[in-house]
Amino acid sequence: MSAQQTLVLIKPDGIVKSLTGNIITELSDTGIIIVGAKIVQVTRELAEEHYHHLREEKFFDELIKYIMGEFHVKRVLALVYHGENAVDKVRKVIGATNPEQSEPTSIRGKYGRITSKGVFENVVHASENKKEAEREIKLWFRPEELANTIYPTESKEVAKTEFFWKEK
Ligand code: DAT
Ligand code: MG
Repeated sequence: MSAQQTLVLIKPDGIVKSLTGNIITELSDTGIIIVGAKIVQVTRELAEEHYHHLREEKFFDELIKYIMGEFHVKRVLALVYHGENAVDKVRKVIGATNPEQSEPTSIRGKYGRITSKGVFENVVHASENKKEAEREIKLWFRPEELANTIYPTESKEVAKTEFFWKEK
């Protein structure tokens, strides 16, 4: 089987609980590698697009606030992992969606909680399947931000404003 890529987000609760190191260590034990990494301040637009499949759910508004960092800190760490069977390997390490039902030794089982408002604060996101992984990676990253890509790319001429460090 050829290598897969998958999107992992260390969510705002994972950031404030200082779990970044633990999570990266557990994921590196699976033998897959990081090919993209950045801190993102999640906009409403990005949050709603990421979770578009849940827009009819009663917990949607709270979920959007949670991933935007309104309950913790306004940033997430976005990672792209690459390797054989990467999607399922990561899902297994992070555990089930509901932190009360996830395997106790999984990341969500160890560190997740359900708030009194019913939000699953489950510390980390990972793509559910290959199709979602492709959609999510393309939503969160541009091709040049990845050390290697498994999806075809193309170049286009664009006019744009770039920022530089100001010279003294
Ligand atoms: P996963 O994150 O395991 O892929 P999902 O895509 O179904 O799960 O849902 C995305 C997030 O929404 C999930 O991480 C936490 C929240 N969520 C899902 N189901 C929920 C529920 N029944 N009550 C509260 N939050 C929920
Ligand atoms: Mg999901």
